[in-house]
Amino acid sequence: MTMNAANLFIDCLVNEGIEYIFGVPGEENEDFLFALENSPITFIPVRHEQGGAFMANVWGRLTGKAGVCLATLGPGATNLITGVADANLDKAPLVAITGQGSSERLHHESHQIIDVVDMMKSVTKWNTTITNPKVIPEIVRKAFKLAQEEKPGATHIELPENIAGMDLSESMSALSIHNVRRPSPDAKALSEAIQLIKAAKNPIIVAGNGAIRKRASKALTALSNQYNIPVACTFMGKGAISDRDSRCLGSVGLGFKDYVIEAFEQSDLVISIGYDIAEYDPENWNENANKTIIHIDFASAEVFTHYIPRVEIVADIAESINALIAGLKGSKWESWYTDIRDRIQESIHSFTLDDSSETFNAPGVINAVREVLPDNGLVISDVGSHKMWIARNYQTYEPNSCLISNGLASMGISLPGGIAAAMVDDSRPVISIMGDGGSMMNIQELETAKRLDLHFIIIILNDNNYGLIEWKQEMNEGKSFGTKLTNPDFVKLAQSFGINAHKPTDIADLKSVIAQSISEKQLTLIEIPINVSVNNKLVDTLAAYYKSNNS
Ligand SMILES: Cc1ncc(C[n+]2csc(CCOP(=O)(O)OP(=O)(O)O)c2C)c(N)n1
Repeated sequence: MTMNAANLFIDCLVNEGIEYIFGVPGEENEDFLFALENSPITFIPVRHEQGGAFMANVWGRLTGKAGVCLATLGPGATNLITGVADANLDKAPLVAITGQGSSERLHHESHQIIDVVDMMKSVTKWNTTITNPKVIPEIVRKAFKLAQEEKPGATHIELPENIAGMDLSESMSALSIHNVRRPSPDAKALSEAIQLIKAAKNPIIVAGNGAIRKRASKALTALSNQYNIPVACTFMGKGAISDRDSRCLGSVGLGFKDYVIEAFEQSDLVISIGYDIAEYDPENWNENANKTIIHIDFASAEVFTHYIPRVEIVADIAESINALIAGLKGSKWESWYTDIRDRIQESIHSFTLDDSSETFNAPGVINAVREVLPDNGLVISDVGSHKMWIARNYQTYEPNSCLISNGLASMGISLPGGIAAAMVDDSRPVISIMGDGGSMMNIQELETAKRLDLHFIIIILNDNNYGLIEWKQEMNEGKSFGTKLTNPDFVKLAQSFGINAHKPTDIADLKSVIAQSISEKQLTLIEIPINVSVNNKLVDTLAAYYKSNNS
């Protein structure tokens, strides 16, 4: 059999170790798909390209290896773009592949033709079209290399249909893959950082999404424990240090002042580790732009008025931290942060609902989930007010055990994300938590989950509202507009897909449904009507506290 360009493309994907491609096929992907049919890679047809991109995104985030998604030209590619952009801003490795019309009709107006390469440029680290089969091995290797190297992100390859079908005039194969060592920390930068830390009275660590990649979390925990330095994690850094650790100050990232911010106010030096400015504006913790900052990351710092590091250690994070640990020998700091940690923990636990409670709210459900889920269980949040609660209150004990999209922060990621997570490791319990708004953005993927016979839990916190928007509007203007929704009966909807579904009667019932679903390895949807008054209760409690403390 002669090899065509599509066969070579698939050989290159096999060479990259790809197991799955998530996507929606189009006519222009025909050669690609038939080449895929005869390969060890499994194609997963999904119900919307965005769902496929989110699956590839979460696959990438959990494994460190690029997830792959596929769409056709024009409308397929436009549908794909949100999940691709989300991976790029969330630093999740992803390779998107799109078909295209024949290169002979791209220069004029033509059916379904848009300039997809141009469109994808702003949401990827790198992208290109294939103009000649001979360049496929280089292009595929480059797409994966760039997507996976620090900082990871999305890349995109376009394969026009006439190129895909071209026979190769010579035999070609995939390029070999060799790991690249990340650079070691610079000695001068390290010694400057060590001096600054030694001179600090109240140092604090802020851990971002880079701190949960590449062994960084272990080193970070050792640094914190050995020298008694507290750690606040960004939403995407959750789990970099365990919430059980007495030096962990939980998460930083809410749009209003929370207890954790006091620690930044009291600190005179911030050691930022894998901190991603796309995630959280440093103005929130460095309002006067006067903190001494040490930046430790795989890449140098963005230029930002409120984030001007005195020293940047641009190298492998774990190695940099280990070098700091060695250099700080003999130092130790006071436990200046203990009352803040206590206040944070007390606040989180104050939202626990009794087992007999028949009314539900987001923080109460989150605490119940935590009670039932084992430490290595995975929670995937969608985007909305529930995300604020998950970020603030969900106790995370391991890196990558609570996934939150906080770069692009796109609604709709959590249900397809649960599919990818269940495929990555089917022995690990997974719970996708979402609002009614976000759930309906990718609800069609229930069919994909069912067809693949996956088991995980989908919790829909239903307030018939784009809740976060209402919450913010009310905080800003004392009223809301344009947010109210109506919804299907989610239980009946899930059942119509053949999926187990429940509306728990009380918290005890919720816990037992979750426990049973985990132990029986079921795919389960749980709809929970929620009371949102707790949102303003948090804001009011914090405001009253800060008023009485005059800060
Ligand atoms: C794709 C997308 N569209 C719009 C937004 C803006 N947005 C952020 S949160 C939110 C409301 C989310 O509502 P829901 O999913 O019901 O969750 P809730 O806030 O009620 O917990 C909206 C519209 C977004 N982040 N992503």
